[in-house]
Amino acid sequence: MPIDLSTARLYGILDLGYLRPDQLESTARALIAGGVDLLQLRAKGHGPREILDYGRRVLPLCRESGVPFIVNDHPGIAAELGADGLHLGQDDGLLSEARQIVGPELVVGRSTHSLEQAEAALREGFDYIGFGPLFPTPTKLGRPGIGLGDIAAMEQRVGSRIPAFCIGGIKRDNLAEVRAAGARRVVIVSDLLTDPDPEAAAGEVAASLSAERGARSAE
Ligand code: TZP
Ligand code: MG
Repeated sequence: MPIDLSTARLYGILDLGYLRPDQLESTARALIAGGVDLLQLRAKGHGPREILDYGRRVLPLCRESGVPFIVNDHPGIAAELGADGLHLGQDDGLLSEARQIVGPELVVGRSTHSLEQAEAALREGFDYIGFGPLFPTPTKLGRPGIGLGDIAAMEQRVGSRIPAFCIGGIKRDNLAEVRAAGARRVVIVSDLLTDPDPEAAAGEVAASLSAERGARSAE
């Protein structure tokens, strides 16, 4: 059975733009202990053999803690590792092509940069989306921020059907603003990975997302 993302709120990414390969295990442990609900390996510019090795090191840590492990960009590596999911950008091909490689069980997510793309990803059958970058971010250079104005409509049209994670420039100090715009789930990369204590940083975000959820369910 594919993994259930319905309660996932905080998506962490092991991004090798911020980490050395030898930091992968310790950072994975820290983010997991802090409370990320899923964890992606993003290794732009690294070769398939290296990424396979990184995945083999991180996957067991995810498995022992029940945190789904997602591979960015590489359907073949996701399949070979037996990962829980695959993440594809707008230029990474059709879902149907990826499904021929990863099969029916893995969750497959799509990056989207507009309301139209979010709706298209839902129609195409993706299991979840990323929506952003909300703000310009050094983690994804060259993409303008799309702002907060479409989050509520996206949540209504897409996030009510599949998990939708807002992404891009989200930090602890603007999380309240992003939440107030309607975001229910977030991906945070640099704010967690550049903190000297990523476990505490992830813990702060997880606590604030669950406090908010508690407040809403008590309404
Ligand atoms: N896709 C859209 S924005 C982004 C990706 C991978 C980067 C998000 O990183 P950060 O550091 O949280 O802005
Ligand atoms: Mg990609």
